[in-house]
Amino acid sequence: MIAIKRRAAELGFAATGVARLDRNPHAAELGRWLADGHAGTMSYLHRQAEKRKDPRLVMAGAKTAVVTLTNYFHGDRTPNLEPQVPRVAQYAWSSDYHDVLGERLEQLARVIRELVPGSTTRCYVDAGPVPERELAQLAGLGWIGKNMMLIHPEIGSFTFIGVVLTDAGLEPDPPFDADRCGTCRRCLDACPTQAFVGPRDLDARACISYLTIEHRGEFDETQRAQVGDWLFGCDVCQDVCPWNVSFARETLDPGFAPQLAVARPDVRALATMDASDFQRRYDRTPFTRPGHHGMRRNAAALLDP
Ligand code: B12
Ligand code: SF4
Ligand code: SF4
Repeated sequence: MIAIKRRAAELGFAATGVARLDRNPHAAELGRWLADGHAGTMSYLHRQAEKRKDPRLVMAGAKTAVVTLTNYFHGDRTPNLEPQVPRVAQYAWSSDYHDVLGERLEQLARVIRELVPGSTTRCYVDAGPVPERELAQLAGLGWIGKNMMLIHPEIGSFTFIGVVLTDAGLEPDPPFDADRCGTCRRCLDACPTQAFVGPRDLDARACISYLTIEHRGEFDETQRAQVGDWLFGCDVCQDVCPWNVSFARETLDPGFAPQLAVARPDVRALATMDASDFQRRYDRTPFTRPGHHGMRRNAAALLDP
């Protein structure tokens, strides 16, 4: 385990832990969240539910998850004082994290296969039926805050979670059982659209991140007003969290160096850009998720609220 964690640190992961795979202890919460309709049109979450409820079903013979955190914080917590500058969530300020972290996780997986000859591995970051926050908590990397983010006590929550599933029986870390939110509820109160129905219960349909990234089709009048000055994603429920205010530190990772084209995009150009221009400028960036149509819609909502 020490060899795996040492290699993970060399690869740029801020923290690494190991969880034994078992049935998700919060499978019932996931079931209720889906039944309440809180996933909106993210139908893939319904399709993947059984695997998220029991991550052993994701990969035949899988016994353990090596879970990593990567800091993407860029140090800018100031409110948007210039109305012409659209706000983009910090996780999207650089190259597509699926690519950068996918390669690093593959290198980590190779170490596991070398240490346990004959073992197999499979890597996941964001795109897959893996309950990543749940596994991170079980791997001892932090607790799940009232804003549903995995919060590491020394890093905060501006982190990506990356997972290597393996059939190697690695020694697990103790889970992070404490809930360090206490009586705080700043995230719930600060959410601009009151998207939290309660602690750890987010109705994604009202979340700006969902509306600007996952929602397909046009915005209705309510949704147009809800997105406010956010062009892509939203950071409010993380910006206000005292654990980020105290512990989030700017990343120096060259793989996540901010790129102006995504961190401070020209919203007028975006609103009128054709598909090939969009492809040329934003290929291999997080903007490809909503795509040309979605980003044009988001830009139009900012220009004509
Ligand atoms: C769907 C999704 C979204 C949706 C829905 C968000 C949501 N809250 O579920 C939308 C589009 C809104 C979204 C937004 C964002 N997302 Co998102 N998203 C996902 C995705 C693909 C699945 C999450 C999911 O299954 N949600 C359903 C809920 C019910 O499940 P859950 O989040 O796993 O929550 C579990 C716990 O809450 C647990 N539980 C319930 N009660 C309790 C109580 C206790 C004590 C414990 C321990 C556990 C527990 O039960 C749940 C089910 O297992 C994951 C990647 C993945 N494969 O897991 C990324 C992921 C969660 N997103 C991520 C990020 C960065 C974001 C944004 C910050 C992006 C942005 N800036 O705009 C926002 C944050 C919004 C928020 N406050 O949650 C990161 C989070 C990293 C971290 N440190 O936590 C992830 C892990 C992607 C990654 N690989 O890095 N996201
Ligand atoms: S990301 Fe923004 S809109 Fe979504 S829950 Fe957090 S504060 Fe609310
Ligand atoms: S703002 Fe407060 S309640 Fe919300 S996640 Fe952070 S510590 Fe927990």
